[in-house]
Amino acid sequence: MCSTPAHRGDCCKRSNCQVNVFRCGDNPIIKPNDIKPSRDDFEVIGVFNPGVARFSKEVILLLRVAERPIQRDPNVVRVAFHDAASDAIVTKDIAKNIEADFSDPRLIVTPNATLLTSISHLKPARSEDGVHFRIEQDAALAAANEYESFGIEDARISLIDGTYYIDYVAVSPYGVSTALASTKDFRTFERHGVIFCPENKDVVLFPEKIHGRYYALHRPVSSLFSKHDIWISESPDLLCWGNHRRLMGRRDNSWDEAKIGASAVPFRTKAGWVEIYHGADRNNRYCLGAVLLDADQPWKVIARADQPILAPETDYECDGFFSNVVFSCGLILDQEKLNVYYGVADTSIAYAQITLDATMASLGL
Ligand code: MAN
Repeated sequence: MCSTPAHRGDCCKRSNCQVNVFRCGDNPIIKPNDIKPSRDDFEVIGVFNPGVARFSKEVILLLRVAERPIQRDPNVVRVAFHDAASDAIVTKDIAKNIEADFSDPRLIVTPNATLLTSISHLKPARSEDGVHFRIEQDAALAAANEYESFGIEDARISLIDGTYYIDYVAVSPYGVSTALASTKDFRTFERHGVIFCPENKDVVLFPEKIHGRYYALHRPVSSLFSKHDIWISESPDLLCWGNHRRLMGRRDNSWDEAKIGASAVPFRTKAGWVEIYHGADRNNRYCLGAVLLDADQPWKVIARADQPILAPETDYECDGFFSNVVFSCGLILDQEKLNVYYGVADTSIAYAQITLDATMASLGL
């Protein structure tokens, strides 16, 4: 990790704009060119938003790899999706002259349907030093059923009682839902199905039971009332979730005025649970900030930072497939430092260290 002396000097440098954020000098540490496409007729357009775990002496990332068919015809957009009937990835051409909205690079919105311009899967990468990663060729998890036909995205990994639980976003014409898988070795993976139905994403599982119950943060959407709030729920078995309670919402005229969602798995401190969440403003600028939840009653917010702890500032954060985005799905707390792995501009992966002191200071503690 960057906290080891070998890397402290040459790897991490103080950010220009924010005290106590040390961006890795090798950033972005993983780029689309580092990934071999899964097919000769596909290209990798993004590798970002990785799930993060410590496994034995390694740091493991579950990379979100976004691919699309190589575009050969200027008159069409070729998209790819998983066909459950044939259990295969198939492609389809969308004529550019149809009545459709192509303004969001992530989407094609036609009068009849919404399609994604890329399809994502999850691929493991391993590292001893937390900076240099070996990327495996085979996917850990890829689209496999009707709930995942537009791909799977944004894994969060929680180690609970010796098992790594991986929740991830499953996208299909039915909507955006969240599914669960588990592993003990990051070689074989067991699927447990959809745990939060559409529209619901940004699910993080607390890494331990509280008073005998599992807890999760999640982000249901109310399109009628334009709500993207974070909720907290509990479960006896990680599969059936209930006692849903609204935890917190967006804040007007703030960095998190438009949307919020949980990002990293919460970690316990003496003051309570610290959750690093993401927020977007009206310009779709994504930042990361901190919120402190009560240790025993995590549905109670104790403190919430006014300012983000990480915001898009560098070229690689400000320019890319979807610009001005820092988006994390995981971090490792080590020696009072948050080692944050995060997607930049929906294109690559960067790594930064933020001290726990600075994080708590952002919460007024
Ligand atoms: C979505 C997320 C991420 C993505 C951001 C920015 O809300 O789910 O997948 O990084 O938007 O595009």
